[in-house]
Amino acid sequence: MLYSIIDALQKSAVCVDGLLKKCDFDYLESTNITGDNQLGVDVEANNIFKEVLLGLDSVKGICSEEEDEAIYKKDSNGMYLVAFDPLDGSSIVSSNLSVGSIFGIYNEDFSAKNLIASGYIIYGPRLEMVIAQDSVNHYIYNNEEWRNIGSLILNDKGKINSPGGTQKNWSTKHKILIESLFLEGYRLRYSGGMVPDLHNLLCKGGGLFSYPSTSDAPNGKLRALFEVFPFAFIFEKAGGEAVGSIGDNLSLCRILDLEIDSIHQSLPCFFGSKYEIDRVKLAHK
Ligand code: FDP
Repeated sequence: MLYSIIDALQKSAVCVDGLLKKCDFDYLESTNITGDNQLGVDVEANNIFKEVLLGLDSVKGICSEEEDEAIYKKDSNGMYLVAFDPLDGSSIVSSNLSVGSIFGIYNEDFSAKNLIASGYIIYGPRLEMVIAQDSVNHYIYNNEEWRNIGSLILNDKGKINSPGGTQKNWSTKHKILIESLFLEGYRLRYSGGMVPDLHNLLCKGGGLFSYPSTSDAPNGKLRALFEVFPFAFIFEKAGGEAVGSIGDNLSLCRILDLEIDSIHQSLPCFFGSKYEIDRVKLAHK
């Protein structure tokens, strides 16, 4: 059953990759519910995933970053719900940097505790996909078929620092943390796309990706259902950790223990190997 969803996502990935090659990156007049300007490809990619997923018997509903509300099928016997960001990284797509699609597969409802699998597709020089269930499997498309090229496992400590958000709006605690990692020898890698930036950490065995609470965005920028929960699941299954906070309570907890009030909610978040997440917890105490 889950296999049918993964198969559908792999087929959709090839279609979205084709869309991106058409070089049509104009903004539409519309914005999504979060207020982001929509590109034509955001909407087209959304329609591809939406149609394919709602066409599966095993899927009883979906929820997309580009849709105002979750969509539930009438009289469905399906077991699964799928939340997705059809095209993450709209602001860098026109400069030909890698972008991605992110998805989470849920039982019962869209709460982190019911997440049973998640993954992402990365549209870069190559088309790749990562799927986390019990372990984290890395697939590559060779223009004919998807091949599993092995599993992604994080070391206890990495070497990369990927700090998101506008630096002048970081808290002093966060500035000190980021600077201290650089002083330890961590190297900066930040493209501005969550998928390639986190994929880089997963492929290189670890490090820290952070998108904290900032003075202009106290709830961070990255969305729980479409971005943060799926990556938290992937990082944990790869042997790393993911922490964040919700609302006014800024104390950090395991992301997959957090509960959201609305499907488009965003939250400050930190993904990394054990060492870096320990550093985050200490610094943000
Ligand atoms: P984008 O706005 O281009 O869609 O989810 C939004 C996102 O990109 C992430 O992919 C990325 O990590 C983040 O925003 C980048 O935000 P900053 O430019 O504020 O760092």
